[in-house]
Formats: sequence, C-alpha cells, structure tokens
Amino acid sequence: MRRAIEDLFIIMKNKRLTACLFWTFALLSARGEIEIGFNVDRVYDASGVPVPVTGLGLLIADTGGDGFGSIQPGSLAAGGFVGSADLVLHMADFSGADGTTPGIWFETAAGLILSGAWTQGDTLAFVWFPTLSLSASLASAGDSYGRATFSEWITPSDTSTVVYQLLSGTNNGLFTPSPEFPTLELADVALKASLAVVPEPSSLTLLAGGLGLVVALGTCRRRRLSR
Ligand SMILES: [Ca+2]
Repeated sequence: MRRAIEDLFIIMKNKRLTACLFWTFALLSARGEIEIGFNVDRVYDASGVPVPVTGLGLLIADTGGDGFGSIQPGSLAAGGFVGSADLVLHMADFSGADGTTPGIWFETAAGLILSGAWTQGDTLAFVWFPTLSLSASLASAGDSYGRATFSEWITPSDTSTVVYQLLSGTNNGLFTPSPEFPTLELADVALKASLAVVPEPSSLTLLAGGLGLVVALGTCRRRRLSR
C-alpha cells in the first residue's frame, strides 16, 4: 500500500514537471523571433555619388507612432533610439552584397523580438549615412543622411520573416520589384542623402539665446544712436 502511494506521488510529480515544461515552452514560442531582410539597390550621398561600401545603413522602426524624427548628434547602435523614439533594429555597412559595388545594402536583421514600445504594425524606414562607418558611427551635427520609408514596410507578427526592398530608377540591377517583397522605387534625386543631423536642443536654445542677445544689443545701439 505504502509503495503504491509512493508511486502515485512520483507520477504526480512527473506530471507537474511535464506541465511546467510545456508552459515554459509555450511561453518561449509565443515570443518568437522575427526576421527582416532588407535590399537596397542604390542610394547616394548628398552630391549624388553612390554610398561607399564603408557607409552606414540602419533599419529603424517608428515605435512612437509619431513618424520618424530628425536625427540628433549621438552614437548610432542597434538597440538604441534615434529621432522621435525610432528604434534602431539593425546597423551595417554597405559591404554585405559583393563588398565592392557602392550603393547596395543587403542585410538580414534576424533574431528580433518585439518588446517594449516596438509592436507589430510599426512602420519601418531605411536610413543611410554615407560619411559614417562601423568604426566611426558617431553622428555629428551637419552630417548628411538619407531616409526612405514606405507604408508597406511594416513590423511583421511574431515568428514571421519578411523581405522589403528599396530600388532606384537606375539601380545596380541586383534586385527587381516583386510582389513577394514590398518594393519602394524612387527616382535618384529622392535617394540622395539630403537630410542633415540637427544640433541638440540645448545647442539650439543657446543659439536662439545668442541670436536674442545680438538682436537686443542691436536694438540698444540703434536707440543710443537715435538719441
Ligand atoms: Ca517616432
């Protein structure tokens, strides 16, 4: 009888362990990884020269739901934020395709997990910094960059894989539009790095304060002269 009771306890214990393992596995599966492939066939620097293979490309997500904000000075890194709460999902240089042809960014952001403010449906954008590199990824005021976004580039659901594309009218021919891979095709002029890193708000305040002082001094001088 005692042996039978002991056996029963062991069976119950094993069942609890099995149930525990099941729920742990279920929870891990629910937080599945996302994979985003991103193909860029040709983007340019501010003057229209294709981005060198050392240039920096970033895949970012609009986690704040307020669009993509102006980038301020600071170090760029995957997992960090730029603009207006825009999460950097992936960062790489332009050497991922053949390593020699400028302008091509061919990357897969794998192992991403939705967390914090980053949720399914958040719009994605591709950002490129022609003059920065992986070894010099500190954005300074005045650095030029480009940004492209498309309503069909959205954060997919858990455990899904997507591929998005950005093409130019005179691309390198490596990628072509495909219904499988939501593709934004733009004219070359729209693919130039025509934006610039803006000074930090504190510098702007100082600048505004400085301008105010200059105006005030000018007014005082005019008043003295008119007396
Ligand atoms: Ca935002």
